[in-house]
Amino acid sequence: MSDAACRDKETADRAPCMWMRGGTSKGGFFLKSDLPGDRVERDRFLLSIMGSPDPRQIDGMGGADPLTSKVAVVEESKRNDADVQYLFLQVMVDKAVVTDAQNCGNLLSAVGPFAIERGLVAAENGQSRVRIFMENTGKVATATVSTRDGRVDYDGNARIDGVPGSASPVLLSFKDIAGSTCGALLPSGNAVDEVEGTRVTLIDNGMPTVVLRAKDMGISGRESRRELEENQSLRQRLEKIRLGAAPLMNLGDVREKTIPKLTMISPAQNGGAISTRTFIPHRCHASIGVLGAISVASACLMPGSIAREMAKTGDGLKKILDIEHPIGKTSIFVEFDASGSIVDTGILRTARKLFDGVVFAGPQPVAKTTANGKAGNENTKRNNGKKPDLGAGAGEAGMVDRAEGGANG
Ligand code: NQM
Repeated sequence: MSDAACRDKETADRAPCMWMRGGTSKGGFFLKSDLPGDRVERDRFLLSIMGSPDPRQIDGMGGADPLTSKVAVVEESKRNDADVQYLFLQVMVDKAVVTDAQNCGNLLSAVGPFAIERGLVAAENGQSRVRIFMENTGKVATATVSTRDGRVDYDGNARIDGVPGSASPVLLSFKDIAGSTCGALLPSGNAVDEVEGTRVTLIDNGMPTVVLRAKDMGISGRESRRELEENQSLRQRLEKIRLGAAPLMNLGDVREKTIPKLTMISPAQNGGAISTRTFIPHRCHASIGVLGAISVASACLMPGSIAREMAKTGDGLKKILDIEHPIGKTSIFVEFDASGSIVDTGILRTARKLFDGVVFAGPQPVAKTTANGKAGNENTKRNNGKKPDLGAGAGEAGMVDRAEGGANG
């Protein structure tokens, strides 16, 4: 990268950036050192390059969908158990909000390739393992990336539903991710709770998720993303349940956060373990998130949960659960020890480098940042757990009625 391409540190008007698809999402990948160190400045810059707040994100790189309005901030790790650190930031589409309150397993699929592209990790011949400390949750994932002649090899035969064509596989493996945001796999201590008169399972195996029965929500569970997004009474009811579930999940005030997710389940239609429709939380996911699918798979295996009654999971200590979604299925590998605890979970994804260059900021909105309050989370540490002072009017631009959700997650 030439000097001319480097960001003007004073005004943060540009930064070296790689645009990448990770799984079924895509977004901007930055080295941490290429972004403003001040969080408010950083978030203003990210909102601007995405074109937020605007439902069409017409003046930026975002794709007018929460799944394409994402950012990964990556740096070398000083930890013994990790090679790199990954901070995921969700840039809301039609609100001036950047949040680190959730993790993203889809964008994670491209962190290994990006780390190799930027020289943070050396490529082995054949396959390279990249250990990634996920700052949003304080947990480590391992990505196995195809590499050849010292470079990432993107071409291959692996296919994932929701992405046309094939690419080389990126294997993601997670150990010990239970309770990564909520503090416990079952944060309420129960396999079933009642929230707003609806039976739910509240679970966090990598992603805080409210599992509900589709039929209890007045739907079949076979509807398209569009049909579900047009169902205003469903969306209002889901939002009420989300706000009611959050305190039971130790998540505090979630009005400006994109967690918990809400997954409505119904019996599998195509030979899988279960069928799902997920709100993330205000838009319906085109498929399902990686960590979201792992959390739903865990609910399917949890004795007493509402998913256990409905799921087809088979026997044995190693299982592959196909989680069906609107455009296919996501296969989750789960391994148990003899005591019945989950010791390993994995998923196959693919990733692709789309663009490498310099991204430019335009007019910069006032950013409202929401932090997740996790121990080890940089933002929280820097602010000592207090809400950042963002000044009068912060985040007012593009505010929408949450029950109607607009184009945000
Ligand atoms: O659950 C969307 C995605 C995600 C998150 C969302 C994800 C995950 O598909 O790990 O990948 O739930 O907001 O990118």
